[in-house]
Amino acid sequence: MVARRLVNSCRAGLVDSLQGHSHTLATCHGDACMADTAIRHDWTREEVAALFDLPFNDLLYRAHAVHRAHHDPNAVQVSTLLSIKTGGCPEDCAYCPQAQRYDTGVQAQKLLELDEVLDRARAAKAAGASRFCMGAAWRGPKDRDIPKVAAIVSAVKGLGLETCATLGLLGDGHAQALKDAGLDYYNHNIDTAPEFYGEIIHTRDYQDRLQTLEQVRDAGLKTCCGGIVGMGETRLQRAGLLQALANLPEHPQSVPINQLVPVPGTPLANQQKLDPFEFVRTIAVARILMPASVVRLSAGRQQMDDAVQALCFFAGAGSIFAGDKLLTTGNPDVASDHALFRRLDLHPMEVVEQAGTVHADIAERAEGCGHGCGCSAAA
Ligand code: SAM
Ligand code: DTB
Ligand code: SF4
Repeated sequence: MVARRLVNSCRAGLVDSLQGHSHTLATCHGDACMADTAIRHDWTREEVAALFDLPFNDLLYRAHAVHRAHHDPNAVQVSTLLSIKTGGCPEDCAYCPQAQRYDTGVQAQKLLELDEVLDRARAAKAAGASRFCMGAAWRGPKDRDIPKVAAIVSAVKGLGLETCATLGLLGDGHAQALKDAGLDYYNHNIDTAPEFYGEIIHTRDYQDRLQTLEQVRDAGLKTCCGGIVGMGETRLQRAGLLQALANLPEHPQSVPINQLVPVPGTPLANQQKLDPFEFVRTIAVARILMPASVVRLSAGRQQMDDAVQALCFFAGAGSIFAGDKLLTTGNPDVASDHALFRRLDLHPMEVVEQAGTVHADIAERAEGCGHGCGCSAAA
């Protein structure tokens, strides 16, 4: 019933958005408008599952219409990741190469010195990133870690980059201290559907995650929250992950959708690869459920061919991690991403802020090759 209603989508919405006009419920000509822009927090599992079950073309048509109604379809926000504290983590997340208990060959490293992080942040900015995301393999930071991370955040922010950190579960006052230091986003993923979570992680529960997300929102930080697909969950459980994200009190401003990177030594090392079209569907459904959020095509791009990535951008992905490495695993190199952007006529997202910010710099650099990547190739 629901699926049928969704298939009878509003063609006028697509025409409006293709012509660059905004198409909202107020101007919709159809009963179930394809470019439905309502921000909802009451999605049922059945509704989300019905979206997943749409014919592939119908789903992408609808997702793309929502994407155009809310975002520049040819702009992609570019973030770069750095592991500032690697390995030796006491948790047991079944996907994670940094858990101490799995023999993955990752060498534990203590918190990096400020200067090293700054060098890496400068390099990321020079390569075209507008946001610098710092990850730490902690269950959560200790009180004594917070001033050190806060100093790093302030310094990176001082370079004119947006800042994001992912440090695990936060304690009292941590979110506010990070906010005061200049942190823009905090990444904390719910990872999977509530009912599948217990098969992946045993050392902390879903409720712990929700509590940290609440602390992040309360401190006025922007939330980056998503999950991993391809861990052996069912389609209904993928729907459950997206339902849980969309029904948070606020939609996360950034929604990373990771495809499992199977790492030898982890319990999920031999997990069968998800059908790439199912990954594209996941991006598309996330796009529809959280229309104003930026959906990030996250881990797993190195295992994905260019055509699948192109489908993800069409389905509503508006952000990537750029740089040869994620935290400990590989990522496409900057040159191949650059080539992909050129082939697809994509450009790095220009966030309109005050003059003199990194985004103004990126806009200026776009005069080089036209892709804002800082290279000197001709347009
Ligand atoms: N320790 C902190 C935590 O767990 O929140 C922060 C770092 S943790 C590595 C950040 C996220 O990376 C995880 O929540 C998970 O979604 C993602 N991740 C880790 N290993 C992955 C893998 N093998 N494939 C895909 N995503 C992965
Ligand atoms: C997110 O959702 N994905 C990123 C970021 N947030 C921190 C991490 C991906 C990690 C992939 C495995 C690794 O490189 O260790
Ligand atoms: Fe530790 Fe985070 Fe990896 Fe879990 S995902 S093992 S908490 S680093």
